[in-house]
Amino acid sequence: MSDSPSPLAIRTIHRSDYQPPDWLVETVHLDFDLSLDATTVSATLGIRRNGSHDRPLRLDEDGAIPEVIRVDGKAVAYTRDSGQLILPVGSETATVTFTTTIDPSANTQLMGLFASNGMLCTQCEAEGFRRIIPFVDRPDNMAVYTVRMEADRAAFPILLANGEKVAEGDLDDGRHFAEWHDRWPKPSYLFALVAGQLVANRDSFTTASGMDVDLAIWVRDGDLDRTGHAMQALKNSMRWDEQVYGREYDLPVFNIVAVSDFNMGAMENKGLNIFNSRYILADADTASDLDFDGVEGVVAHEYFHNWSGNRVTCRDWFQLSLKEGFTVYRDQCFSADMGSEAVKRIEDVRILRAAQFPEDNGPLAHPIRPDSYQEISNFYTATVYNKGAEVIRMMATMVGPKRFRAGTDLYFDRHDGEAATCEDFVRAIEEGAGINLSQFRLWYSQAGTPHVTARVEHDDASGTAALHLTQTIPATPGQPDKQPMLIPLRIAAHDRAKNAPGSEQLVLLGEAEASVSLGRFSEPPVLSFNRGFSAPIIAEVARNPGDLAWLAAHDDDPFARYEALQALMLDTLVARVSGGDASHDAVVAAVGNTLASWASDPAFVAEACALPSEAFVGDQMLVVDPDAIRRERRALQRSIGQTHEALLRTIHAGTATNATELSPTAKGMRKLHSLALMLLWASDAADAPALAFAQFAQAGGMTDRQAALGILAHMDAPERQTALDAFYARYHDNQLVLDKWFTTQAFSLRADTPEVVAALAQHPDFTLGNPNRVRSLYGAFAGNQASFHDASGRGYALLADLVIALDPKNPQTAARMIPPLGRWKRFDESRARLMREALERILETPDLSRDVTEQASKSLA
Ligand code: 0A1
Ligand code: ZN
Repeated sequence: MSDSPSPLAIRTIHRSDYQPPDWLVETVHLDFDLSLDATTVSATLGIRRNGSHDRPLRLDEDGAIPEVIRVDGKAVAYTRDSGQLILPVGSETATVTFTTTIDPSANTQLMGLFASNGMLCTQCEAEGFRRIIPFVDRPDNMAVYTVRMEADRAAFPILLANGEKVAEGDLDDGRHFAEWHDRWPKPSYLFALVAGQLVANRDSFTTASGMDVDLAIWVRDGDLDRTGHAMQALKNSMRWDEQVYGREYDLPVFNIVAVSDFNMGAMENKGLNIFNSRYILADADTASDLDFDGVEGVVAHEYFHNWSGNRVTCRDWFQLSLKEGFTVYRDQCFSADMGSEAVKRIEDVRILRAAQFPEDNGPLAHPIRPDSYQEISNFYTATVYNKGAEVIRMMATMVGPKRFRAGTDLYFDRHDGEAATCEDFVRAIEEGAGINLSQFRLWYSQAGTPHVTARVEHDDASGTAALHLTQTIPATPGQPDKQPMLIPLRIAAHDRAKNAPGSEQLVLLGEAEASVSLGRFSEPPVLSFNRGFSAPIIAEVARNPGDLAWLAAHDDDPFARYEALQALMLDTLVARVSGGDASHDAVVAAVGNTLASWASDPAFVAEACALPSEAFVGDQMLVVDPDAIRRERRALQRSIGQTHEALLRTIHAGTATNATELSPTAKGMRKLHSLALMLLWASDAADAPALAFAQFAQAGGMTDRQAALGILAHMDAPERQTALDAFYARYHDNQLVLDKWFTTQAFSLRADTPEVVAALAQHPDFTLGNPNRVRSLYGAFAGNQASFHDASGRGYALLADLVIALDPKNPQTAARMIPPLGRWKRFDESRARLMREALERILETPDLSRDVTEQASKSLA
């Protein structure tokens, strides 16, 4: 099997080895005879020699091998080598024909053509198309596709593919067919088809230039009334891309299909997006605010790919961030425009710090444009996506919106219909926006999160202040030495005496050390640093609690206000975990001060007053002490809860207003409602279980219900089990909600969580066949720091067992579970040894996939 090589046989692919394909497939005709366990595909490929050479045609293959291949009608003998079929072709152009047979029901990898709940669908990014037919399966081969599907009408009444339907009709024996044609040349990773019993939520959209587009969201019968939010998000994104980027949709149909078994969030196939159902289905009874936001963000993300990804695609997979970083940036801005900009920025930074900073600081660190890979599926990372988005955001910050738009216009116009590189993007921004990005390009090639120190110096005699900055970028695998980057820092210096915010300036830090004049101040000013998180850095600012409390109350940048309060909490927690006896007083007072404005800005107050996660506290320490972090975080919550108990009760009562409205204020109220409950529980209030159970039982929507269940899950009170049982009884038929039931228990702060997780893995509703279910239990557990890092090593053993069991079925999802084990260098000797043992045990497993081999062996290094 090509996906079970011995470690020695695994090839490393290098970006520097890029060569254009020797042969291009320009037209593709596919004829599918569809069934769940034996689908035949007859392919007719129009090929053309690319350049002047006499090399053979090489087609990538992964399992679907034809018995006979004909070139211009004549059967040719072919050989096989390292995952390719090699055929001699004498002419400049030729027609290649063959037939493959595949068994979608046996496709547990969910790559290529697979069955999910009785329907058939595809996933071809990155290298899944070769599991359907042998092909020049690389993104720089763009072809025009025509697809004919034939199937039993009762089993597969709906037949969809990319582009537009050009023919359909009935056949004998209850069978029918449909033919689809996609006029836009595309790489094979954007190919898609779907066949099944589906119903549609239909709508329409008229583009700015007057084209009517039929929109449809296809789901299983019974799910239709949960598609409204996704449809609204789709229409909003279509309009937004016209208004903000001048990009219109380009086909008369846009189809979205929701499937329950999917490795990732969704896929941007041209004209036929395929979604993990968790990013389509939402209603107030079953989806939380977070879920609603996820639907809106992912629908927008996939839609925006129509330009940033499909019309302009990637030359090779090293350029993945070209489409992903840019598209994440676009969907972040869209969501900010649809809701609260400040809250969205805070959430995005939280995700970056939780998922990307640890990656950049560990054995799997890589630049946003990697230099090499063994398995490309392992590079759909927070670095390529989220840090990639930050890199785009920095360019936009440096040039401002108008010039940035001029740069993106040039990029889209210049590269429309092409497979482009990150360098092409940077050059278009340089020329279109008028900026020199020579040094900035280092963000594409250097891994690691820069550390920036900032120190304010005040000269009493002259009454002036200066800011002294330094930057260092830590060594990462394969990159021991780094050059200084260009770091755009939005800063302000506030005059505390005048109680007035200083004006903002953009400092471009390009040296290892630099100083900036801050102007005239009678007293040392208070520094507001990296406002809006203008650069994805770790800021080390000499700060005193008084200044932080002042910033938390007075800064005119909401992100900086949030950051100041978080920094105050973090400093206190880190000091105490490290054995100091730092007082809680400053934090408790500052939180009280922020809580006081709960009614006017609930969303911001909820963000700012939530304590940093256990993992983020751990990230600040040389050696993570998970137990001490859990203890100290809880103790700080207790102090806050006890001091402000009366106010928190007022807030909890006053925020129980609207359970379902999706306005930023209503969402903020709900977030604050549950934060108040959390702090009241942490305060050891005797009625906390009753209060939490009442919120759970009386909740008018999933946001309040799930949050209350999450808090109850930490408790020992009898209400805990009652609530878990009630939730299960009510929702066990809804797979997406059942995922929450697993996750809630895996997130529990109780000491018995590792055993509970082990027991849940044996629950009849647990299955390795559904990636969402796997993530709902094990993904959540691995993010529950003190429980996963239980000193016994049970957590590590559980995760290793999972990886070993899952790898033969779904290597992609198995490999994505490994990174938490790779953080062993950050833990004490005993935990580090146990984590390494878990990784070694994985690597000793026979017939391991390339995906898991790469992640586990790199994690051990
Ligand atoms: N391009 C998709 C992500 C994606 C990547 C690989 C997949 O294979 C299982 C699926 C989806 C996106 O960015 O949304
Ligand atoms: Zn994407």
